[in-house]
Amino acid sequence: MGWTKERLEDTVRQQLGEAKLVVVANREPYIHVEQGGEIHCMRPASGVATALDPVMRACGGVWVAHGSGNADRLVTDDQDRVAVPPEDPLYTLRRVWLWQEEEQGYYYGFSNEALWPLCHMVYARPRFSSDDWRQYVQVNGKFAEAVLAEVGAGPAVVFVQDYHLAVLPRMLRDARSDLVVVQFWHIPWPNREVFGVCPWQEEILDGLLGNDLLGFHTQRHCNNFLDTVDRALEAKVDWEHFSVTRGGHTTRVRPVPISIDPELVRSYLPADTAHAERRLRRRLGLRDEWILVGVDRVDYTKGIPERFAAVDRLLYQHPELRGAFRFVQVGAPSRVAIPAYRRLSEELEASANEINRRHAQGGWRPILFIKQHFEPEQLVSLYRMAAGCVVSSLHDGMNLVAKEFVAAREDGQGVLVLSRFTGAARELTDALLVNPYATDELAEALYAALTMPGEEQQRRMTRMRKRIDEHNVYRWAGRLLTEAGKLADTRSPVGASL
Ligand code: GDG
Repeated sequence: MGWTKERLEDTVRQQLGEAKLVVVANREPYIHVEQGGEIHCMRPASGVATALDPVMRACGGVWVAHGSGNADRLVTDDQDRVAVPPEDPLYTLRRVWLWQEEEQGYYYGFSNEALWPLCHMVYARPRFSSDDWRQYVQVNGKFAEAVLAEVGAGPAVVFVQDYHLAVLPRMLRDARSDLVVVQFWHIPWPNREVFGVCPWQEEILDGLLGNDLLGFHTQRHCNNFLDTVDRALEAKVDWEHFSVTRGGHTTRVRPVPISIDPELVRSYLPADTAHAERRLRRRLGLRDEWILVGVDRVDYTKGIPERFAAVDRLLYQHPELRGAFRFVQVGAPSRVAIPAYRRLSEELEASANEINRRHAQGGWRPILFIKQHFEPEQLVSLYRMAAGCVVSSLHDGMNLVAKEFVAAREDGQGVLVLSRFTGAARELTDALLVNPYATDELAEALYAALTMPGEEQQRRMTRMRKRIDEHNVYRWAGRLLTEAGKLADTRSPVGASL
């Protein structure tokens, strides 16, 4: 039987029984911002938030996250809580407030200047600072306090997200040994030599081994993690059952590839797609050219410069394509307080301008680089009108844009060009798989995407759509929470103690 929202809801209710479900993530699923005297509610451009919001809508519970919007405090109650989604509340968002220096050290510093480049093998050097590390541990402690307050004295399953919260599980385990703690690591785990350069690798590994269950996107990431533990810590690594035992506590390690809710993506499609396409084309200043699209946070792991270089190469190799297509790149601003991100954004703008200058023809320019956050409805319309979508990450845990593009193509048309170095490439084998470092190969794939016959598009797209309908985000959450529920059965609460 396939996984649906309803099945997940039933499973969670059955498996978790009395236990409360608490999700902890750095990013909140809804951000309140004040603009021109009015409060707006925004959805962040984040893979984690995209994946978990539908799960929480189905299961209910509490989502603990950093309150990052400038109007966040204005809409929360005296317990720092707000019911979401705002238009139809289904679960509780509990906001954690951070001081500016905490956000700087924990989020920008250790999470995104140390762990992010450390785990993505893209030749970006991590920057390790003791001050950042101190803030990181302190902020993990703040999250622990909020989680324990939400849990109260009863049983609970705490579902921790990502690399911002690596030492939180150990804190929770020390405070409440009866809690079931599960974590999903949304980014790759590199090999042990790479991870070994982190001055606090032992503390991080020990923190993660506070989990009962630790999930990664792929088997390779699981293997790398076990291998890192094997070398760095005093612990028993069981390669047969994929688990680690340390200080009497066992952590299971599992590959559980994340996905999307294809129906939610389709629900953003307008009733009249042709009309919406015309409107969007007019808004973006597009004529009736073929569209190739890229949608990313502006991040150096996503291979956006490589994509632009391939467009440039394609136009030299096929000058007849001048005027025939446009490459539309949506670049949602991300982590702009970090110099490497600001530099990338400037570099992309300069590169798009230069390529546009080289190949300009009348009013036509090949690249439209839009440094802006789009609403989900606009993104889906863009996916729907494109001849192809290009995902050229240099390294990516999964990549949800690839899956969203496929889900949006109810018409069975459109070609996905996908980097081999994404988790998604393991599943979407009907995409045109490419090495983004090889400009000629990427340029050829763009050409193939623009010229692929309709029947072949249909064949490939149908298989990919089937895969994503079956392997959706409810299956991902269902597999992790079912295992968590079984563990919850064996525990009895010992009372709060932090
Ligand atoms: C991490 C891992 C893993 C982008 N621009 C806008 C926008 N987005 C949305 C996309 C998609 C999400 O953001 C990005 O997800 P990705 O998976 O591509 O990438 P990361 O943010 O790096 O996510 C990744 C993921 O976690 C889940 O485990 O797949 O490997 O790095 O949903 O559509 N959304 C809106 N406006 C934009 O302008 N509304």
